[in-house]
Amino acid sequence: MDGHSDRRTFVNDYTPRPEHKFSFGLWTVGWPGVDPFGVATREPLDPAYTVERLAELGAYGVTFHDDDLIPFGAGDSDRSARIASFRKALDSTGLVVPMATTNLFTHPVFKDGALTSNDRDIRRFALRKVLRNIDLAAELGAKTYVLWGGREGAESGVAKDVRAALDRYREALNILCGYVREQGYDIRFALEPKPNEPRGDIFLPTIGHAIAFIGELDEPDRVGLNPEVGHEQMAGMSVVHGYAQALWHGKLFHIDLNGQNGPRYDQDLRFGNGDVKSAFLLVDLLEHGGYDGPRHFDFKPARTEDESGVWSSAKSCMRNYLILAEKARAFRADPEVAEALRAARVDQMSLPTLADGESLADLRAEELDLAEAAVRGAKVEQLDQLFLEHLYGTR
Ligand code: GLT
Ligand code: MN
Ligand code: MN
Repeated sequence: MDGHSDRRTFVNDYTPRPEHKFSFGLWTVGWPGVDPFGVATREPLDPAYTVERLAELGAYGVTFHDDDLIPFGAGDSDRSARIASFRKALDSTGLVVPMATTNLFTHPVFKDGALTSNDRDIRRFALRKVLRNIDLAAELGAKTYVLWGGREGAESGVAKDVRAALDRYREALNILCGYVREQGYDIRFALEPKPNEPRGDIFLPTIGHAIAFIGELDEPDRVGLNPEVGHEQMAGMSVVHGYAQALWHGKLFHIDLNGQNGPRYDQDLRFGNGDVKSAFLLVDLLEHGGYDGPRHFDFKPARTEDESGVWSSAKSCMRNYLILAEKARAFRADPEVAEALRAARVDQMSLPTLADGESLADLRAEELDLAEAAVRGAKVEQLDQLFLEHLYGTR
């Protein structure tokens, strides 16, 4: 166990506490159950009430889209009253706002995109909407500003000039970074990849695409990622490899935890449901890999549930995280696992391939016993079985 993980205290009753840094979007527990085939099955939740309930459950933070807090088009006095009520709930509960974002997808004006709409007037409107909410995010103390470009994309391969759209996306990010710098806001941006839905194809569809895009920006250090578990899995990617690579690049600014069963529609299951092995390995990575940001859940409580089901599933997201964190700790502490890791040479990966001071001549002078190396087993199966047994609860 490294020093990082020791700073987090996990008790075995799996009770979430603010020091675990769990946060939820207003739009998650507040999802009324509208889907493309059916109307709402639950009443909308008041943001201040949501803050109180999340605090009772042991969360430390709440996140929001502008429109979650202030209905699109609300007048100034209505806007101020709604912000005041939210702020009052934050002050009385101690909940913080670690992240905020803009709704650039619900209103019909965004049907062909926002920052990359073909329509220049709409791109300009979208930028104004983001700028306005960044001011509010800064006022409320948010450190991360997420950009999920759900409508940035196309269905028709001929109706969108992809290279020009990426120019506009970059232009928008450069403008936003410049604004935050000039205002002196302590805010970084986090791009959230998704391969499709609602658009047929969305720009920056995976973690890899987004990292490459960030390298083309004027201020790449201000921009990182907010990868979502389910979105990588929709693209058929390993979410653990994706998060690990984002960490390796220093780009894991924020995360959206949830559950998904393979490549299909975006399920947004509660965290710990869906691909359970990935959930275990992801928690292991987050706890031991140097991620210190919020453990943010972006899930949708199932449409079948009433409000009590909403709160029980929110609680389960946190509880499942704590269960998996405990299992990951036990896995790492198991002497048989340590032995199996050595047998599989997992530790050798951390050794540079050339030793310090070794020359290429030294390397070339060495000979591998090919016959022996070709037949020696990798000893992965035994290690993998130990992993499964920790997950199954037999160890
Ligand atoms: C929307 C989407 C999420 C994004 C949110 C941020 S909104 O619910 O499905 O994945 O994280 O804009
Ligand atoms: Mn998300
Ligand atoms: Mn999703």
